Amino acid sequence: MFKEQHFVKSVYSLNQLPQHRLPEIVLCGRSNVGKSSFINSLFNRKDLAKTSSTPGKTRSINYYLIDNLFYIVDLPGYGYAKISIEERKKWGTVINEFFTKSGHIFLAFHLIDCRHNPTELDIQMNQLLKQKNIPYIFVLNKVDKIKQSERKKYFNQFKEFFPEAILDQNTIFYSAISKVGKKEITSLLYQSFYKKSN
Ligand SMILES: Nc1nc2c(ncn2[C@@H]2O[C@H](COP(=O)(O)OP(=O)(O)O)[C@@H](O)[C@H]2O)c(=O)[nH]1
Ligand SMILES: [Mg+2]
Repeated sequence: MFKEQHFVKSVYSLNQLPQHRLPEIVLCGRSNVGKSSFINSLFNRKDLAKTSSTPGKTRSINYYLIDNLFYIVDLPGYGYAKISIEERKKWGTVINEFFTKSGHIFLAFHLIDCRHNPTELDIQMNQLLKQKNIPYIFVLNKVDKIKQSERKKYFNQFKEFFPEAILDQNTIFYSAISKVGKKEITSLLYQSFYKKSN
């Protein structure tokens, strides 16, 4: 169903946001959680978004245009140990300003590795989404790394941190490798942007 996707631009400061305003699907999560892989797997593209085994590389906000209907916005990841305090502060400022100024955010996907407890920074990220009134969906990814029979256990652990989490509503297991969750996310995007009511 997705036909055309292309990388639009990397934004380093908020006066560089694209002129052409469209609804934005924002991806947030730790660096190395799998945001680039999420994009590539969702759109069946090998390297629409660059993946990296060296974490902490993406410092820019990357815009991808999907079928001229909406943007996927890949936010810089957080939690990478080897960056300076200065850079960390700058990250916070940029993300905060982005959420305040974009005005076009439709939904955020907050990616969290399903095997690990959310970190303090994940919790802060979620607080920021709530504070800015941004609708969000938790994407518990890398689910190919756990057995299907273990999903419930991991979900229950996750729910202790975010009691509002409801499986298959605001929380979706995902794998860029086995494609678990891809159908659900595709269908959500389809309902939101492709289905024209007349
Ligand atoms: N097993 C598994 N590995 C993944 C998955 N998604 C990403 N990865 C791996 O996690 C690492 C970081 O992925 P990347 O997409 O670059 O993360 P980003 O920094 O959030 O953009 C890479 O080595 C990916 O191959 C997944 O669903 N399953
Ligand atoms: Mg990336």
